[in-house]
Amino acid sequence: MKKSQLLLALLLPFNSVFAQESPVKLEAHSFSKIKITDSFWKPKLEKVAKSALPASVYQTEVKTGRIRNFEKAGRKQGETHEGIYYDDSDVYKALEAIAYSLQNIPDEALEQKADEWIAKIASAQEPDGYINTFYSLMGLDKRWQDMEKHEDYCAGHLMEAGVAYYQATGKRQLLDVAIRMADHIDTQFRQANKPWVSGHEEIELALVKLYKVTGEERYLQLADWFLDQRGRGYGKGAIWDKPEWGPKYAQDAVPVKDQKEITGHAVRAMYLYTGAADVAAAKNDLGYMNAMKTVWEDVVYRNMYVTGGIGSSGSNEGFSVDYDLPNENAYSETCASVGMVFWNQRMNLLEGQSQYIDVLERSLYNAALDGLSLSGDRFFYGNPLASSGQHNRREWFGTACCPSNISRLVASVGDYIYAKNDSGIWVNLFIGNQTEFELSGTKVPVEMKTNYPWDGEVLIELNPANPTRFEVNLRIPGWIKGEPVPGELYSFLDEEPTNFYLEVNGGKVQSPQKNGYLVLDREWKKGDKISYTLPMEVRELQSRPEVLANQGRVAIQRGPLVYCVEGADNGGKATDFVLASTPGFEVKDYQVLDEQVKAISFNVNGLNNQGQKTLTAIPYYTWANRGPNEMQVWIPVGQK
Ligand code: FUB
Ligand code: ZN
Repeated sequence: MKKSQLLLALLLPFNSVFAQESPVKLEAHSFSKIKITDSFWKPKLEKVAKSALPASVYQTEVKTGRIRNFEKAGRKQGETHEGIYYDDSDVYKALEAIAYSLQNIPDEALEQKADEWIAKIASAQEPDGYINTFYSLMGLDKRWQDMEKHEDYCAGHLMEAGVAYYQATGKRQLLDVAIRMADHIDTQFRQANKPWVSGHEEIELALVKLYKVTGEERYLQLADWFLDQRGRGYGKGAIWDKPEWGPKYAQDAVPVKDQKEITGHAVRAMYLYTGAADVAAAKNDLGYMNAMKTVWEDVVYRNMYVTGGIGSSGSNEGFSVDYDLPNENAYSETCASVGMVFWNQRMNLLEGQSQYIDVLERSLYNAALDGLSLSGDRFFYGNPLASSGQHNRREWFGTACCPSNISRLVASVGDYIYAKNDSGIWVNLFIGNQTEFELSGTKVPVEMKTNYPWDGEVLIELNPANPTRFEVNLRIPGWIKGEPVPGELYSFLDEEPTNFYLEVNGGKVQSPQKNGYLVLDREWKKGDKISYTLPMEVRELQSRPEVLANQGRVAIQRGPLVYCVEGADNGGKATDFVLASTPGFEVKDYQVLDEQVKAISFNVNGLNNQGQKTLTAIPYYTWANRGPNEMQVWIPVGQK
């Protein structure tokens, strides 16, 4: 939309956007009820199905011994384990991703492969329900001794996969394996009153899923029990023995309900808080929520990259000190960004505040999506914000947590579009899709059409079976306000807020705002159309001066996308320039391999009297698809 049109837009007071009103409890609207139809995400779902998952199958069963470990454990012939002690988790996560993908794109051969794996997994389960190929093959007498050895982490991924595969196919063999392992753990620990601190959180959120699908309250109690074990001095094993790590590494220094700061391993932390939010929602336990709000602020206000990535330090795969956000050495693991999406969704469901979706969207479209190549079969583990050409996407990793994590996220991206409760629906992400809600007993088919994130036009058509009153809450993205993210870590240079344009059935409407959403509360009837236009302007961001790596630099954002300069578009170089005092940003249609994008051209002054030239910036998630390259997100501005 042009500026002149924007002037016509509904100018509502922006302070009301920030008003934090009473919490609204929401439910997710499952991707399994949603058909993604747009030209941004639909091809990505296809790439996951056709490239990422086949790559994962090949790596899991042919190139590495992950499936062989299950075969060996099933045979019980005294064979040895191949690989790392947490490798079982990659098989489960791949199965979970397959389960999601089968719902988007049915694939008989893939389903058959999954069934074959599941039979092998089932054969590896011990008679008492325990399942972990590392200990089955290396000595069951050593199991459950070192809390860091990921036995409960692998069990958590098994539960998630079992639930997902059952929901996708109706087949329960994997779910039953997961249930037996959950029962084994419950008997061994909670019921026996034997302390156990999970060295890598994951089981908590998985148990809540198991509870929801089985209706078995015990699993919810067990999730809560795992949360409650932390911070009481029970932790024992490799993490706790390493002086540079200690309990903070595993979020075990303080009981969860008393935690105030983010510490340690980023993925572990994200899974922990996701699980805590799930338990908080299921048990109406405000204790977790209150603690997490402070921890969330610590992440977002002081420890998050502009890409939404977290965990800057490679040595602990996690957090270091506030504002320590190096660009070239950023760890910013793909799994941690996937975890940010999980956690922020749960926070939004608990509170109904749009600020959590602002963070979710930033992590999803930038740091997380960067983990998947445009071809779908190459992956990033870390997601740096600058490169001298030493970073390259890889086919696989020794520790292969990231590929199937990004695959399961993309395949289930529909989960994050909407939320709902009895009063209506919440539109959180702008992704073209068709779905159906049931509101006040009426079926309400909904269709969203958009070319987001390339432009900001969003059309929503509602077709309730009968005229029905309910709310449609439209998220007002943080990036159209003068504040790109909650807190002040990043701010727009030009703080002038832009505005949206809203029509219902062709007529401009004025609607109140609540918790960062526009509330359209009315009786809806068949064929009603909402037209919502978000201004997609190129905006420069700066970070707080405490972030030393970004001093004297700006980043470029358009809509939810953060941009970068890559050598491949700029004669092989992405360094040795400063932004011109009049950058003259222009948006142009552009292609990075087969990805149609909007690129941004702008003027820079070359260093060492090289004169002015025009560079092209591309969306950050598309970089490093054309070989190793120089790249920068934070662009030096030089002396003004
Ligand atoms: O420990 C399992 C996974 O491996 C973690 O989540 C990742 O950070 C990587 O360390
Ligand atoms: Zn990972």
